[in-house]
Amino acid sequence: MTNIYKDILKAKSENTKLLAILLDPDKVVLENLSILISKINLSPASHIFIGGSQVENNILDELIVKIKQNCNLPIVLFPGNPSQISNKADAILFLSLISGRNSDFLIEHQVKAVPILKQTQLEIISTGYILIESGNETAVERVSKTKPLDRNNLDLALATAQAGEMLGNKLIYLEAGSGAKQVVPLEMIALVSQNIEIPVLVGGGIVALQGIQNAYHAGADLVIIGTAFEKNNSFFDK
Ligand code: 1GP
Repeated sequence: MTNIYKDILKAKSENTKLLAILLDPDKVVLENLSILISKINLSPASHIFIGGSQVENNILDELIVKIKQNCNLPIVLFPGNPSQISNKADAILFLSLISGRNSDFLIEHQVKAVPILKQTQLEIISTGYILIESGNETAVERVSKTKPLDRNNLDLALATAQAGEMLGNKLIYLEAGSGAKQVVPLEMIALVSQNIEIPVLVGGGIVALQGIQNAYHAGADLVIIGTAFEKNNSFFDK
């Protein structure tokens, strides 16, 4: 069993900021994988997250095995549903979409995932997943059929994050959604991170290095970059 969560807590206690590159197995071209991995190895990434909306398990296994041959970063599953579990990864964000009121994404998928997870050695990291309104309908909103939280209602975002913490989640993930037009408001990141003890992850719509810094300065402990790196593997070269 890995110690990925312990390492995230340690980084937080030392104020070391973390960065995850999110790979969608459906969009990774296996023939280009060696270039992709070399770019990841040159980047400041501390973690690789793997997930997507329509991922088949056999692609997942193959992709993870190939990444692990040439990259030592911890690989964390970021699944959209219980079919996206691979015991080749190191850990899984065991997500509950606590901004929504769709019981499938609050508990049903999690119940279905347990028999599969029990067959693996994956480190399970329970995560309160909070979708924030971002100016466009994102895949999370469409697939989960839930409404994101009003981006101007900071009190509700905070209470949701605090409820997630009180329920025993180990992380809070503030998500604008992949390809979001607007990122999670910095005041929201600040308010949440100052009022909960557990680490705060922030992602969705960040397209510039400055956006990563802004999220860190606001209080994010780990930032997730998906689309920007997917579109341009040289994103971190600067
Ligand atoms: C999506 O937060 C992640 O779940 C990353 O979003 O693809 O917009 O970087 P982007």
